[in-house]
Amino acid sequence: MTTNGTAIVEAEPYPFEFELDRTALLIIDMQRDFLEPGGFGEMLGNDVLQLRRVIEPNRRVLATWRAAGLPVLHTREGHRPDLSDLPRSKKVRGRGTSTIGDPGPMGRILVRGEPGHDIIPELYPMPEEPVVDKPGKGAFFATDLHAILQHRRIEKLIVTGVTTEVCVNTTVREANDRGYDCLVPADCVGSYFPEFQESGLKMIKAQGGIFGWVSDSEKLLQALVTAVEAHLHP
Ligand code: TIU
Repeated sequence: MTTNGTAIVEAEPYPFEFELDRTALLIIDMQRDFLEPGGFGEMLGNDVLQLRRVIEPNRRVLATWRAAGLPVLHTREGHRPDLSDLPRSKKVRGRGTSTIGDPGPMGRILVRGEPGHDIIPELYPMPEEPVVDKPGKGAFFATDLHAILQHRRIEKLIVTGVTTEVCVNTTVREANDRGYDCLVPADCVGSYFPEFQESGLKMIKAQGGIFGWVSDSEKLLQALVTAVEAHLHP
C-alpha cells in the first residue's frame, strides 16, 4: 500500500497530473432514489438505466482507489427530516404531485435517514470514508467538504457520480472556484439525458479546461496502477 508518487492520466484538453497523496475520489449522489428502479428518479419519468451504466466503472475505480489506500469521499443530496434546510423554491419546483419530503417508493423523498436517500449497496461507503450530506446540487454549498479536504491537504479531485449536468457539474464548478483541479472520468458520470451527458462533459473541458479535465476510468486506473508500481519498484 502506498500514498506517494505522481500519476499522469491521458485526458482532455491535456494530460491530468496528480500526486497520489493530494488527490481524493469524490463520488456524487449515487443514491438509491436516483438509481434504483421504483425510486424517486423513475417516479418522475426518468430512465434509470441511463444512470445504472455508471455503477460498474465506479465500482472498479472505487476498488482500485481503496486498494491503493487513497482517500474516498461520498455525497448524498437530501434534507433534514423537518425540512428546515429545504428552500421553498426547491420544494415547489416542477409542480409535481409528489415532492421532496413526501412519502415515496423508498421512504420520504430525499430525506436523510430514509432508505431511498442512502447510497446504493454496490458503492456503499466504508466507515472511514466521509459522507457529506448536502442540501443543494453543489457539494460545497452548506457543507463541511472544503474544510475536510483542507485538513487532508487535498488539492485535486476525481469527481464521479450522478447526474453529469446537475450535481457533478455544479460540484466541479464550485471546486474549481475554490482552487481544486478536477478530473471527470466520462464513463463514471451519468445523466438521464444523453444530450446533457455530452454537453455536460464538453462544458468542463472547453476553453483549455475551463472547469477541469475529462478522461475515462480505464485511463485513470492505468495511470494509477503505473504510479503505484513505479513507487513500489523504482
Ligand atoms: N444529484 C443530482 O444530480 N440531483 C438531481 O436532482 N439531478 C437531476 O438530474 N435532476
